[in-house]
Amino acid sequence: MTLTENGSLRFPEGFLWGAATAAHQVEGQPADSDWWAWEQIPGKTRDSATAERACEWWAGRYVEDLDLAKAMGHNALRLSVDWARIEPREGQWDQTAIARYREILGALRQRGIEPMVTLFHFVSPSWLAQKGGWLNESTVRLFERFTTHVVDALGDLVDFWCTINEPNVYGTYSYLLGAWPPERHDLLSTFRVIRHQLVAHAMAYRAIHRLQPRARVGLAQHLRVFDPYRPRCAFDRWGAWLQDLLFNELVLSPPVDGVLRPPLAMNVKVPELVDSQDYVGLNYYSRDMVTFDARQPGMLFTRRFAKPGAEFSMDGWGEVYPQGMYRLLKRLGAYGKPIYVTETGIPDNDDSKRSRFLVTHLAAIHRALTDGVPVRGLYFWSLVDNFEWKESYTARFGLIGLDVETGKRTLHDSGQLYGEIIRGGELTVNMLERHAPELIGKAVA
Ligand code: IFM
Repeated sequence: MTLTENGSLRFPEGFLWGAATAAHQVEGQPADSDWWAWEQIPGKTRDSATAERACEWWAGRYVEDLDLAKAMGHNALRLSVDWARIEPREGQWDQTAIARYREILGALRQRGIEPMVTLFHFVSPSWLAQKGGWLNESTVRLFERFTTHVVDALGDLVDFWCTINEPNVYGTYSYLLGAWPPERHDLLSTFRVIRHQLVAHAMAYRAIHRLQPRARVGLAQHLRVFDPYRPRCAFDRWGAWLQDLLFNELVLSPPVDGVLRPPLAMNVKVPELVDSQDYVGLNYYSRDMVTFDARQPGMLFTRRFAKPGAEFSMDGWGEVYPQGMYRLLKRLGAYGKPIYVTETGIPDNDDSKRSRFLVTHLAAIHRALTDGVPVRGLYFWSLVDNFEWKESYTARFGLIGLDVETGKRTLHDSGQLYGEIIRGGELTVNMLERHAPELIGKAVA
């Protein structure tokens, strides 16, 4: 790892420092969507809690979070717009919702914070869900039309877009594991949904560039590291390769060469998909060990689990593995595009592990930069504790703590630290000593 003369890790001028959020997770007063309908059913989310209030951004409390973001020195925020608000019924556009998003985007601009806007982050309008949602091929055109509408309405405030968040996670949780609406358990449907999202991304990419030739457009890819549990066992190595292929590579290669390979389709080339990203977005959280398991035909004879004895985040949330950030950034570097870490973060309800997570993952990003990987920014997940889907408010990811009863915000120690890093543009030796002494003078991986 390259150090400055005094041993600190400096980041390049112009690096984007920020956090990420998503509409349904922070806004409150939800619109008529598949998620909102599903949360009403008792027992679906942890404590049966809903996103009714969330962080009350829709009621105006985004101001408090943006002020704290500015105080930390953020110059970037990734946020999303909610399709269900903007198009509450098919073909009908809500100007009040657009006006509210314009206020939020204006407030960001006033604070010198550049928005990256995600167009789909897990939540569909109810009317769309009733038509089959992402299983239905016509959703591709409907998403393209929605995108066009949003870019027309917000394009003077935004030219940095993320079409779709984590197609592989959405497909897996909603259509394979049945953990999220519409609770399906069907491998074929999973691949169909992911295929439609990738094609929708491509159509949206082209639509945005027609309206804004200079826009920067990409998607946020959730990638995990898969390592063989027994590296010398050929079956475990095969299992890790297969998991990587079906989770990571499945979504990574189509926006590059435009080809939908099996199991997405029979090597169909979609012209709009070819070279359809101006940057690569990486959402990185953790790694899984993979072993061969003859008793799991439904899981293609593989089993995934967190490495026993590793450093962990909260119970059940997996390994903390900063080397994975470095390894994935190196892999993405091969695409020759700017890279943004569109999410990374840790569920950590008392903020006792987040500072170390931040330092070790930034050191991994720095190491990739030193190797010449063009990482241009970091959007830490998340700015403020928010509605964590099925886990509701029981898994807190915020740099800013949220009291869900009162809505009171408190900047965590990790948020203070992020502010110090941003203002100085570097990880100092003192920060490394305090939070990751094992890294002093060493490479991260
Ligand atoms: O909260 C989610 C986010 O919506 C998508 N990426 C992972 C985060 C943490 O689980």
